[in-house]
Amino acid sequence: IQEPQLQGQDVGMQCEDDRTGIGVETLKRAFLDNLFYVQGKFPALATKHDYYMALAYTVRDRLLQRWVNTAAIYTQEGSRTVAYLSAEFLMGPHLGNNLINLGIYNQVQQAMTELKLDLKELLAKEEEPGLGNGGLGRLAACYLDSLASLEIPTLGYGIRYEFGIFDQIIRNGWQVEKTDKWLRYGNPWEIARPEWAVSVKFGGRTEAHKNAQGRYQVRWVPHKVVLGIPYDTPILGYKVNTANTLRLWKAEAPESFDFEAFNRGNYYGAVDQKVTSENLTKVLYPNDETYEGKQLRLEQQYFFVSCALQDMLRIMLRQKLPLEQFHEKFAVQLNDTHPAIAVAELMRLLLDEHEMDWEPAWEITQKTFGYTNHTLLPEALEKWSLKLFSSLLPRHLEIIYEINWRFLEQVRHKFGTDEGRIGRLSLIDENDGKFVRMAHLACVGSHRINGVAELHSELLKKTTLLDFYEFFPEKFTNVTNGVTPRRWIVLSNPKLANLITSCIGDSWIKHLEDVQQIETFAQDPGFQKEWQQIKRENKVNVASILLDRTGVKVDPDSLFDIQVKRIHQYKRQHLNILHAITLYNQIKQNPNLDITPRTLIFAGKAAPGYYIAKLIIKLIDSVADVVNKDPDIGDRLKVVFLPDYNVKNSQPIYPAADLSEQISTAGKEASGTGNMKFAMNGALTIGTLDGANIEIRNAVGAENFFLFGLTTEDVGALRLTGYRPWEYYEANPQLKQAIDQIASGYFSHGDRRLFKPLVDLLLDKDPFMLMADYQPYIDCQQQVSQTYRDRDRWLQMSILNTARMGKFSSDRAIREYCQQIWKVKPVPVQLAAAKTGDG
Ligand code: NBG
Repeated sequence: IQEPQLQGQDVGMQCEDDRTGIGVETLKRAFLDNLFYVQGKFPALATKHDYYMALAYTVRDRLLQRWVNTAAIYTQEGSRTVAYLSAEFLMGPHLGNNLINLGIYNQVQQAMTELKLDLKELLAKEEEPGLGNGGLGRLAACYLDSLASLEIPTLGYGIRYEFGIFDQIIRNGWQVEKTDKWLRYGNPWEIARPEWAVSVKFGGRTEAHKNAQGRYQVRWVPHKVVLGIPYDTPILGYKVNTANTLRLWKAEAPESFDFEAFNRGNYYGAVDQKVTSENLTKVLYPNDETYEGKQLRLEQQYFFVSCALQDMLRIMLRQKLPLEQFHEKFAVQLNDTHPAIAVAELMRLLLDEHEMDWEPAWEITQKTFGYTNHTLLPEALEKWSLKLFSSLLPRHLEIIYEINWRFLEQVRHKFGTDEGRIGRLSLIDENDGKFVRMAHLACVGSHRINGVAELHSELLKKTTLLDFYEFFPEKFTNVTNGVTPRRWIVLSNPKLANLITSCIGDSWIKHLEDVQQIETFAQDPGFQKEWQQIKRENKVNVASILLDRTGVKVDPDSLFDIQVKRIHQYKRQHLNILHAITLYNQIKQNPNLDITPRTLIFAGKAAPGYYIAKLIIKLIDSVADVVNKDPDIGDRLKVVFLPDYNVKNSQPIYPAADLSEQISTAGKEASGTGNMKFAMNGALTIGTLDGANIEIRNAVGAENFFLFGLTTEDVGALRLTGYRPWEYYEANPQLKQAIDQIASGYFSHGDRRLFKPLVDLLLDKDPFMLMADYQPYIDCQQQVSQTYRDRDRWLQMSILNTARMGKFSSDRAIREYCQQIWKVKPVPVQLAAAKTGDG
């Protein structure tokens, strides 16, 4: 790190190095240079995409110096490192974020302007790296940002899917999925590291053999071997020199493994093997919160976990650390159960490949892992049939049996032979066929287990993981989710960020608690006016996006009422649509009704196999079609479904919201993170007492939050006493009218069959209790409309929401993980003559 070539940073503006300098002239020169030497283009021939690439490389050059230095310091110090294992990382576009974190946004904007280019247009050219489904993957991305900003040595480990989450188009109201070819034009943010490739085994059998000391060891003789190639992306912290690594693995066919011998003269056979190997990391499974017992998915999970653990062992050996210190070198977090096989894989590596004894290996393993649970939904609990599991991972099954046997012995020791309890705790589910329970493996193999909001963590202890809580209560803790204010305020809402900074300085970007200081301005008319003006400009922006992408014209002065998230029954987009229909009917019945004009905006993807979710999209589109075209309604109500919700498309949305819809059935949404992004940007929430909504309401004050609906206890009690949804329908004329319209084909050109499955579900089982929550929701929405008319009051509430959201920064969440779970400390990175910009 003391080497001279790493010191090429701009020193006192005298000698700006083209790879590190951040002056406008240097940036322009470096940019044109990259256009020529990397893209092989000159301005007259260059496309917008070429310009984007040239800019991306210009920015990457500026990251590299920090990245290399960071790696050098971590290696030199042998720093304790967080390894965040996640099947999903929903990073969103890198360019804008890197400009913010480097502190060179303004300089780059100016450089582009001077070159007659529009930075916004170039930013728009970046393909979304959509390597995740929703909240879980995006949380991982926010956490990487915070870990780097807090200077915590971190490796993010995941899968380099060739196709990320599908692109959504809406055709005739129905969702149609298109493959996401995000790598088509190259990815300037990654660097392949084939020199660190590892082999991953699958299938086959195990056998005993004697080692050099004459001791019996188990050897795994696989059926196939796949190569894992790491691709690294730098993750720069905000205005620090730390650049951590996101290491994603791509599967390839090994050249060796008897390739030649097996396939001599069989060229097609050889190519075949290449094709099947590469299938492994082809595509992200598009299910959010439902597991699908597909073999390829288990292969993906094992593949990236094995790559990650082998990589960690390689790092230890390179740093000459004894393997007995594995848990001291690495704190490994399991992001849900997707990587839970890591527990068995680390055991296998230590036992079979490094010939350690069971007891020390198990102690290391338990001390290494932490497990975060992200959902209570039963359909999300991963379990793999023994048949599939043993055919793919025969050695791991043996190890899991051994873990289970030892664990259940301890259970018997503590609780006696309570067969019911033992059956419930066992790593093997034997209720209906035999399955390996991944959550159980994660619980037994970790020293900490956490939920993602206070309510969720409590419910885990009381329900899903009750037996584990009773057995090892000391493992359980909570870390409420958070989101990064860099992407979700500074980058997404620059005008608001500037206003805040002009009043209280910019410390809030690193310490979001400081944003509290704007409370003093909550009633200041000048500040309120600016606040309102910014919200309006953000709404005008979204109005133009909506017009452009859907053809629907909306009024920026109407109340923007927004629900954006995956489409799921428990999230109840259909409750929201019942409100839309109710408003529509009220206006139709009283054409002169003076109501608060509203624009209802929806966006989100449905899992391709989730029929009811797709039908909900169709319903939203159908209602929109009728409402938007009705001349009686005019600008008083508009309903819009914005297609292809992803990180990139979401960034303008949060800043434009007046009202944030967080209306899940109580007890179902583990935390939510969109709820945080909205409130930080000054939207008021209408929500149930669910997930982090509860903590948001406590933080912003009950008087600044629109609460409605059943509580978790109410839901449980109602279920017990017998829930009869049709009674609500029959007793409530407004509700009855809305449901009858859907059923009668009012929104579907007379087609009565179309929405029948949805209507039947609501009237018969209504598993998410829309019928019970309907009237309280409508009444609460009425209050929202009333409050919105009182401009000063609304503005004050909006300002107080932003001011009091400090707790929900992912920096706070990461500090809690560091203290409670990982026991890691910052390792600052110095650059000789280093300097960050201040744009
Ligand atoms: C989701 C929850 C959300 C939560 C995110 C991040 C899964 C399995 N769970 O409520 O539904 O905010 O995880 O923790 O995707």
